[in-house]
Amino acid sequence: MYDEVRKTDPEIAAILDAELGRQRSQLEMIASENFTSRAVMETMGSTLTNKYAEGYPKKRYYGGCIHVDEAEMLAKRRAMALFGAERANVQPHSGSTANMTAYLAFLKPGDKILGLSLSHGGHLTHGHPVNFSGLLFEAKHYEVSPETETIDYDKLRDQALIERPKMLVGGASAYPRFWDYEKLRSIADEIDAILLFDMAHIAGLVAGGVHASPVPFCDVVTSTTHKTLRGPRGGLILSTKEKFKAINKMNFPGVQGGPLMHVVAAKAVCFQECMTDEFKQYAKDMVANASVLGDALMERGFHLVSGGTDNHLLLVNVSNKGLTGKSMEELLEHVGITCNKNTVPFDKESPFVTSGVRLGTPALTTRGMGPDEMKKIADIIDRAVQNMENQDALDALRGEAEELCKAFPLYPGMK
Ligand code: DSN
Repeated sequence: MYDEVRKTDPEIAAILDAELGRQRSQLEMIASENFTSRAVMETMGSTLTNKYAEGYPKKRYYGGCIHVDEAEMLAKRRAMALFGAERANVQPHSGSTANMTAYLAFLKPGDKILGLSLSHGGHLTHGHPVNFSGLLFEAKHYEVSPETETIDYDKLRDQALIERPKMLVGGASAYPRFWDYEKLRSIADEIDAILLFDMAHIAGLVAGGVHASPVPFCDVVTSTTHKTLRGPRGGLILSTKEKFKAINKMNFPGVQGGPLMHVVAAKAVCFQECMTDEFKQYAKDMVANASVLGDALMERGFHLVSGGTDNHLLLVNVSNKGLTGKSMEELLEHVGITCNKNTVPFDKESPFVTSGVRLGTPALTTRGMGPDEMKKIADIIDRAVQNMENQDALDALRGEAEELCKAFPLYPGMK
């Protein structure tokens, strides 16, 4: 691996080696990260990176697109089959450009959108004031209930009837519970709004059949392809036949220029992987692992936002342990666990400090870890908190995390 880079650019080669070493030796618990297959990685490192292909299959603005056309058509067909969608656009470079495309296809700058607040588990691109979505549109936000820390759909309906947004946006980056698509649809219908669901976090759970699909209920579904879906870093838009023309036109030439054809082809590889029984089992295991981890942490006195999880992630409010999200993230990094600090609903700390951490199981499950390992990890987390001032104890815990990693080798053939 990296033979050519090693010859031509030893500085970058050293960084690539170091990153592989880091990924191998740490427990990766960032809920939005995963480890792609070697097939996905090879496709991303292919000659398709050389090709300009502005436009769509058979309607390009460049010659020589015969093979990339085939790759894109395959990716589209597979995406539609995997999610039972009428149409798919596989060109978005990211979840962010997928959402930008979906908004601009149906809204004008200044129009109103209503999405889940980032500080209550939403996404940056769902109308946060510092993001294009909040800068271009009049963004309003719904929140979770202070009692249940889950979405109160009656309250959301009341808010939607007052605000009357042109687009209702569902989906989250730190919400551990199921979504009620039927309720979202009926609210959108009542106010004649377009319903967009961003399934970036749960796309792999939907593909694997362990979570219901938003596709039959929504006008547009956006996603990334690199989280629970375990594909290349990129975006995806699914829609009804009726909405598709506007989406295509907005993604190119509206939002993007030339698509990244090496990534489009790698998305095709990913979608095929997602159709296998192995992937269906993987999706089940991600959820089962999160549930076991959550129970084990609650037994040790950790507060899980909403009292548990239905998906691949947990949001842990660590304020009762005398920690902030920031200090917890640093503490866990010290013992070989990578995660991210995260605001919890009604957080009193700033977004840079926060009161919580988000823990996810996609990457660990890809390594093959199961319920026993989740219990061990909960124990490492608990002992880290109890021994936060004891350097020797923390070093020993890091050793335990490394042993776990060694028992579940990552990319074993990769040198
Ligand atoms: N930044 C992403 C995450 O970590 O969840 C949101 O798409």
